Amino acid sequence: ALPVPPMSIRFDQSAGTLSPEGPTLTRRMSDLEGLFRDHAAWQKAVADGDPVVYSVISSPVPEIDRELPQSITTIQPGTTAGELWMTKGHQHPNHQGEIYLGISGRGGLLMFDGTETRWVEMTPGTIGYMPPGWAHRSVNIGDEPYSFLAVYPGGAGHDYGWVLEHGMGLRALSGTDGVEFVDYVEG
Ligand code: PAN
Ligand code: ZN
Repeated sequence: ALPVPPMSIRFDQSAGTLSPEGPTLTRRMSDLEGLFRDHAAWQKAVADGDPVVYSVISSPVPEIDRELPQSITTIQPGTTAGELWMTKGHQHPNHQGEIYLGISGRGGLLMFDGTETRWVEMTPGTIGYMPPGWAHRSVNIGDEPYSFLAVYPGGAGHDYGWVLEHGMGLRALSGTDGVEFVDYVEG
């Protein structure tokens, strides 16, 4: 990855693009294996068109030490057996902090340090702070796409196996009065 000069980066919300742009990523249901509590419902959703659950567009700032890469994640609204659509979730192996800024839609930021779980509701303008050592997952709790900006240390790294192994403490389900939380393991 090459260093980049000082610059401004433009987010075009209706086009869903950043310019200049870096890598983009699309996560379909099939990319979320082992994350939803209802495996059969997950399998059915994969067979049933394998919908896009979220996408991540990045600026060209490289993921290397001392840089501050940014990306915008957009999670589609939806549920799988009642569980709200979400990102895979990860831990930064080097335990570095991160901030999110809510851009549009309604979401939640689920954080887990291996013992305690915290939930921060995210609306446009909310800054969500993840201290070092807190694994994080984002959830769309509304009925429109939920988008947020992430800014993170370039050397932080992304450990997805940590969440597969330890879970996130709680799961966010769609309840009659909004979000309902259930124990991660028992669901
Ligand atoms: C975010 C996330 C992004 C996608 O940019 O990477 O929302 O979530 P997953 O990486 O869990 O699939 C971030 O937290 N970066 O560190
Ligand atoms: Zn992160």
